[in-house]
Amino acid sequence: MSLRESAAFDRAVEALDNFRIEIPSWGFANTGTRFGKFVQAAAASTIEEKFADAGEVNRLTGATPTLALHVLWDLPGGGAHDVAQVRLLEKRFNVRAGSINPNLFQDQEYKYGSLCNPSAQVREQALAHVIKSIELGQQLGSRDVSLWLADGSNYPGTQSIRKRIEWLEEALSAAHARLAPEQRLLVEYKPFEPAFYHTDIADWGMATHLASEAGPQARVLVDTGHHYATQNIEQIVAWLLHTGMLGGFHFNDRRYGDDDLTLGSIDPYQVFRIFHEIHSAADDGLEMDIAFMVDQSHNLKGKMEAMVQTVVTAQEIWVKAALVNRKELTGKQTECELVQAEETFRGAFWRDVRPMVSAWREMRNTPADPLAALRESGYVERITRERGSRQVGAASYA
Ligand code: LRH
Ligand code: MN
Repeated sequence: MSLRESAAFDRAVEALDNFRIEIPSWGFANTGTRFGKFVQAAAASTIEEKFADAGEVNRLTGATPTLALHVLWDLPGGGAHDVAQVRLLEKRFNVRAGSINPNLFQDQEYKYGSLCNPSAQVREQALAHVIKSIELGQQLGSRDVSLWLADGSNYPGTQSIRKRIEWLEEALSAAHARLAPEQRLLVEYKPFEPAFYHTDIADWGMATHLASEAGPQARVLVDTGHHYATQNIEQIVAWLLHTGMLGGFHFNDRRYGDDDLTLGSIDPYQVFRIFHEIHSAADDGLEMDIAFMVDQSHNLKGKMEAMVQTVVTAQEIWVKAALVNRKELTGKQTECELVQAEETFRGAFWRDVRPMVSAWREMRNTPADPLAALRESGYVERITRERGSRQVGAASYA
């Protein structure tokens, strides 16, 4: 029986046909760490270049039809001009505007917080930006407004944690009231950085409370890099699936903190365990509406290669998890046959699904090996020539 005749292949095709992952505009731009930024000549710095790069990733992988936008980085004017330009770019590069990400962490006024700032005037300014982001989403026809706050403090006793919760609840309810019926507000949590004593939305419990208090169109966003190293992320995902509060993911990988490394580069089994929770919830008929998104900063790897590698890895791990024999697994779990259950579960992870995934790519008229196709296309060499002369050196940390 050839590979394409197998039942496993049918499951792989179904899984891949339904797998879409959103990529971040900032993944194509020159980003760095607080210790510096290594400039890449091929990096994108205009919204046009970010859509062009996203279009190329979508052409190569067949799985990235939307591009996440960060308001002040991608739509600085925030007006009709930006919206009209994005509309044109969507047509030209066959990629639509995806989630809208407000920027509430770079303005000087946000030193002591944005929606949680003790100054009512600063809180109003921050809420106005969130509402502006919601309106941009409506004008662009994109569904999700994805909210991450850097808000917190660095020293005990310097802020009232409970007062800040009240201000957050007020602001998120006010923002929720401005959503169009089809829009969602995704609340992203993060335990620390840039705040190093307390962060106002630090974990899934806080985000779940705030989202459910805000209203029925609010959900929780799980950034895989926003967990302590010892936390069981797939258990958090299981709880959010069980409670119907899971809205989406920001996928990346990390060895220590919020390292924003490429998905599956450090712990591919972690992504497998998360994807398993989603496949098994789907099997059990759970209502799900999950936005898969990448949130990475490519400081050393070539940005196009890193993005294509990330999507390919996500597709392969999604298929591995889809191929877990969950009927057999459920039996082993019920009988507490631990080793056999683990072998059934982990066995799917060991499986080399790349031949199946390549066969699916050819069936869908996309390159069998996207990374090789990127190299052969000369795309990176071309954008390096076009953009290279413009790239300026990086500013130093101090
Ligand atoms: C914060 C975060 C957030 C984005 C930013 C680029 O760490 O994960 O999702 O706004 O990265
Ligand atoms: Mn994120």
